[in-house]
Amino acid sequence: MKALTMGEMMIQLNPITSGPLRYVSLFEKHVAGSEGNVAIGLSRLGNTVEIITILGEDEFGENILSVLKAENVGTSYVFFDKGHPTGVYFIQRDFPFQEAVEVFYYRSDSAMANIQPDIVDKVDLNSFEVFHTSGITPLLSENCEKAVGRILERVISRRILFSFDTNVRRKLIKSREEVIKSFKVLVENADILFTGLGDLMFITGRNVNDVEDLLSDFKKTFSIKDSSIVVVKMGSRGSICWQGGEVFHQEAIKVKPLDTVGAGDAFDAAFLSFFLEKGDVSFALRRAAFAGAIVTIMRGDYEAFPKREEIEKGLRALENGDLR
Ligand code: KDG
Repeated sequence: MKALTMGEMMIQLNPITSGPLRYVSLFEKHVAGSEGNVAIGLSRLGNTVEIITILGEDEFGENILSVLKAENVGTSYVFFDKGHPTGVYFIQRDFPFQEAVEVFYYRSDSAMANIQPDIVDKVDLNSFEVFHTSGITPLLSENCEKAVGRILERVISRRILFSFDTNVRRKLIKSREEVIKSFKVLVENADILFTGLGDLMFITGRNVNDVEDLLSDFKKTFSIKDSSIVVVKMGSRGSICWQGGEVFHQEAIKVKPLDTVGAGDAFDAAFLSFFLEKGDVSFALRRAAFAGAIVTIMRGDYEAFPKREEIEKGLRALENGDLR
């Protein structure tokens, strides 16, 4: 499969101790960013992938470029901006309550936020089968929203499969209304729509746990195409997928997570790759659940993303308790 993703890649400063960042002194440096994580996951599973992103012409931009190259992600549409920096963010854990995960972004004037929307016209869409982005990208800036809209028009007119993850990031948004307005064209044109319980609650403005109920309200806000596949990720409660009239359930794979940031992206990459390869939702959901779980055992978003053989080996071991 040949896939294209679009989004901001950043440097992540990941603390090796818990607690308020004002007292944390040791961090690991990682490369991260949702659509970059998806691109790396797709590449690890043997797909051909390119990413559209803008990096600052700085040390961190160089760092991200070398990771993309090492991970076999095409860099033809990785552009550099002299005047704006590569985005950076910090993670904070276990404060102000145990298991809390909070992010602090330093990205508001980043190279990606300052994208020139017509730069996406340089992308030759011939031969791409899938385009993936998430709700993070249009909410980075007006320019990002325009750039996503601009490439989406071409993706739709060429009937390239469009995969969208709602990925609501509260620190990037002012209001629920802003999110709904910005997501409309994306959700309504998605062929594969990924979302999560938290995102459904935020978008519908309802604090209930019943996924069917939330989804039916979500569908009052957005008209989802009948042909779309909708996947709801629910963390330790597993995931549910609707395809046509059919519903598929997948239990979560149990792990002892160290760093859950990036798990949703690993899930998306594995689901897309296996679903587009086999056309079998249950098969893809199981592997997505596995990749999403196992990637949390290390700090960083993509490092522990498994290769195909590792997924199969892991799933076999879960079935018969044997890793030899
Ligand atoms: O999905 C993981 C991402 O959220 C993380 O890497 C940072 O892209 C990021 C974002 O915008 O929050």
